[in-house]
Amino acid sequence: MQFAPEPHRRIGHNYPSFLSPHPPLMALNKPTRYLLLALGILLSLHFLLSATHEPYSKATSLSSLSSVWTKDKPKYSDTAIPAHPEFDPPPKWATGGVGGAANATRANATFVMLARNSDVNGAVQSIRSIEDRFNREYGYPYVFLNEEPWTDEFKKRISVLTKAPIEFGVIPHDWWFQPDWIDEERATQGRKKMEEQGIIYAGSVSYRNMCRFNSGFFFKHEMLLKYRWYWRIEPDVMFHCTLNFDPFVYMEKQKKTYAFTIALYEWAATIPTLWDTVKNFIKENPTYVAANNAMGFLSENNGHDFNMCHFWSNFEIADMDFWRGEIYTKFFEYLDKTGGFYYEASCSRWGDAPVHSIAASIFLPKDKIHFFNEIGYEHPPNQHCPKDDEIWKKGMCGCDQGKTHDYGPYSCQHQWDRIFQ
Ligand SMILES: Nc1nc2c(ncn2[C@@H]2O[C@H](COP(=O)(O)OP(=O)(O)O)[C@@H](O)[C@H]2O)c(=O)[nH]1
Ligand SMILES: *[C@@H]1O[C@H](CO)[C@@H](O)[C@H](O)[C@H]1NC(C)=O
Ligand SMILES: *[C@@H]1O[C@H](CO)[C@@H](O)[C@H](O)[C@H]1NC(C)=O
Ligand SMILES: [Mg+2]
Repeated sequence: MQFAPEPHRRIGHNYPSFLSPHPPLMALNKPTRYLLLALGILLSLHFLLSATHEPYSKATSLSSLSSVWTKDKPKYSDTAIPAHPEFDPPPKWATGGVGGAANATRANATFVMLARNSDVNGAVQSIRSIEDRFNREYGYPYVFLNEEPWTDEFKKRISVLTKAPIEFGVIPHDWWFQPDWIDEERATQGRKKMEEQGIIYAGSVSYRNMCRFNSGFFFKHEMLLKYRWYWRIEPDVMFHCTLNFDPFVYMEKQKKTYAFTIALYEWAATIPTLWDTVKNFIKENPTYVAANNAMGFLSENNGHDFNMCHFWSNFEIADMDFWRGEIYTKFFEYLDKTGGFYYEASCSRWGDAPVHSIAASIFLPKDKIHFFNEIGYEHPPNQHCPKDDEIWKKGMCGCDQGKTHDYGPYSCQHQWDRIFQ
C-alpha cells in the first residue's frame, strides 16, 4: 500500500509524519531551491485547477488551501487522504439523480463518524466491519469529526483500513461547547436532578455537547457540505450482514430521506418539556407539518403526548439537505433557544435521537422514512438481525436472529409497523 499523496495535496499543511513525502530539496543550493519551489507552486496550482472536474478533490483541496492562507480563521480541516490510486472502480458521482445524465452508479454520499482520539480501537473495529460487509466494494469516503485535533496515532490506525478517501475534521468551537447564554446554575441543577433519578449520562456536560452537535451542526461542517447523503457510524458497532446493494443509491432511487435499523421505546418517566416545545413549534408553524406524516409512530393520541418512540440515531442513513433545509433549521433553532439541550438533557429526551426522529416523523411524509431490514447492525446492547431467513442467508449474516431487537420489550417496531396498516 502506498500513500503518496497527489501533488496538489502536498500544499496541505500538517501532513501526519507517516504520510509525509520527503523532498530532497534541502540538499540543493539556495537559488536552485527557490526556483524549484516556484516551479512546485506553479505545478501545484496547475494540478489544483485541473483537478476541479472531480468534485471530491476540488472541495477538499480548496478548503485546505483557504485554511492555510487565512491566518486568523481556525482550521477545521485537519488532514485529507485521497482515494487509493489503485482503487477500482473509481468513485462515480450521481448528478441529477441516479441513472441521470451521467448514468452514475454511486450516490453523493459519505460515512461520518464522531469520535474521540481515545475511541481509536472502537473506531478501527467499526470501520473494519463496514468495509468488510459493504464499503470495500464501493469506496465511499469517510469523514471523522472531533472537537479536538486528531492524533497521528488515530489517523494512522484508521488510514490503513480502507482504500476510500478519508478526511479528519475539527469541530468549530461554538458548535460543540456550551453557549455563553446558558445559565450554568440552572444547567448544573438539571444535571443533579437527573443524576438523582439515575438517568444515564445525567452528569456529563460533554455528552450534552455531543447531543446538541449531532442534532444541529454536523451536517454544516465544511467537510460534509459537499455531500448530500450520510451514513452515521459510531465506534464499537458491528455490521452483521453483507450488503448486496448500495443503501445510498436505494435512498436516492426510492426518494427516501431518513433510514433506521432500530426503533426504541424510552421507558424513563420524564417531564415532557421536549414534547411541549415541539407542540409549540407546530402551533406557530402549522404549514411545516407534512401530510401523511408518521405522527402515529410518536404518539398514541394523535400528538397530544409523546410515547417516547424514536429511531436509534447511532445508525442513520439520511439526506443532509433535509437537516439543512428551512423547516429543520427553524425547528432546531427553536429547540436550541430554550436551552433544553443543557437544562433538560440526557440524550434520550433532548438529543439527536428524539430530535431527528420527531422532525422526520412530523415534517416528512411517512413513506420517506425507511426501515433497512437487510442491514444487520449492532450497537451494544441492542442489535437488529433480519428475522426473515431468506434475507439472513442472502446477507451471510453473522448475527443470531433470536437476539434481534425488532419485537423485544423496548422496541418500537410495532409502532412503526402499525402506521402502514
Ligand atoms: N469527539 C467526541 N466525540 C464524542 C464525545 N462524546 C461522545 N462522542 C461520540 O459520540 C457518539 C455517541 O457517544 P457514545 O459514547 O457512543 O454514546 P452512546 O452510544 O449514547 O452510549 C460516539 O460516536 C462517540 O464517539 C466527546 O466528548 N467528544
Ligand atoms: C444510460 O444507460 C442506459 C442503459 O444502460 C442507456 O440506454 C442510456 O443511453 C444511458 N444514458 C446516458 C445519458 O448515457
Ligand atoms: C452533492 O450534494 C451536495 C449537497 O446537496 C451538493 O452541494 C453538491 O453539489 C452535490 N455534488 C454533486 C457532484 O452532485
Ligand atoms: Mg455509542
